[in-house]
Amino acid sequence: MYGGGYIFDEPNGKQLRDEQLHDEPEKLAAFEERIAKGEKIEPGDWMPTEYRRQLIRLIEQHAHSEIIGALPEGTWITRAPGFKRKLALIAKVQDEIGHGQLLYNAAETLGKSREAMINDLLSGKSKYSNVFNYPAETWADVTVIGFLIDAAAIVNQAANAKGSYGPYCRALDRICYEESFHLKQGHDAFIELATGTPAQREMLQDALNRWWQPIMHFFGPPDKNSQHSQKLMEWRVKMASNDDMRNQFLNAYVPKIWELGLTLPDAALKKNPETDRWDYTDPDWDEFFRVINGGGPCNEERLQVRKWAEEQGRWVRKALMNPAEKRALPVA
Ligand code: BYC
Repeated sequence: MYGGGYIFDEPNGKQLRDEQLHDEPEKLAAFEERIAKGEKIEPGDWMPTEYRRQLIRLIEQHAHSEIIGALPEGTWITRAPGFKRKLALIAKVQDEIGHGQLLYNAAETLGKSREAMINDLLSGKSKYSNVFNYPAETWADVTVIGFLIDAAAIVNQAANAKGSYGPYCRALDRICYEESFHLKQGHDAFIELATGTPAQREMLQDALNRWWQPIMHFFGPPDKNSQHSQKLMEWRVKMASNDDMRNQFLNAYVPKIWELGLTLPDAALKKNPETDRWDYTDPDWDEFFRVINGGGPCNEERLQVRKWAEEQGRWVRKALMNPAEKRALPVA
């Protein structure tokens, strides 16, 4: 449908038909030397199988997060309060979909087709960010997403944009420019509610209370339980550990929340002067794993919407891929 001949598309993991995928020790040493020097790895360069596999997993998950992530906010376009908020939200949602496209392109350079990635999303095989499996019940939820989830994403993306794989880094650079605008509009809406009527403040506080745990989960499990961090950091794909990114986020954003007189639902949250890091109550990691494995409150709904979109858009993709058949297709 989107093209074929990708080395990672064959079923049952039998992808190793390309000679390049055999990890010869001299090649591996030369590759690791390039990484150590801070060089960018480009699509045509030799790379270890596991590096390729890990990048596909991570970039694909990121791409899915962008397109699924557009859904909670997208449902608020018709209800955004006022013309300016509506315009900003439309632009933001379009940007998020654009980010998904950039990231699918980056992942395709590693040998997995977009069709295979979409199929893996729809079948539930691929993951996407935990935070998008919760409902956006009120305008304050959209505000918290626009401010704090975009802020969390920027912490992650600005760090990894300095990583080793050229196409992913270039996509992240571009995404970060747009996310900075998202963050500004989220912050502006956040301040408006925080300094608004008692009902607006209450709505914002309620949204913060509900979103805090998913946001703490956003950076992934604690370093001691992170399966992939060590190798990804050695290969400079991940430029900071999960706990370091979480700490960086707390450092930058908790003071901004507190200075507005709002609270966070964790009595243990404080900056520890001895460690110069934030102390917090460990969020419920059972809940995290339940949500990322399909058991969150909105997982089913999110995938249903994407399945519907995939089905409805089939004729468009067909027309684009086979222009000669255009006349035979229905006029929508
Ligand atoms: N959600 O070994 P670990 C946006 C999984 S969208 C789900 O630490 P890793 C926006 C992980 O995949 C941008 N799953 O993993 C859009 C692994 O499972 P598998 C979102 C998670 O990869 C619209 C297992 O847990 N950003 O900004 O070293 C509107 C063990 O974890 C999560 C990205 O997607 C999670 N939060 O590090 C508004 C960033 N955390 O694959 C805003 C790209 C962990 O072995 N991703 N898992 O089955 C990353 O940078 C890394 O994947 C993570 C995790 C730092 C998240």
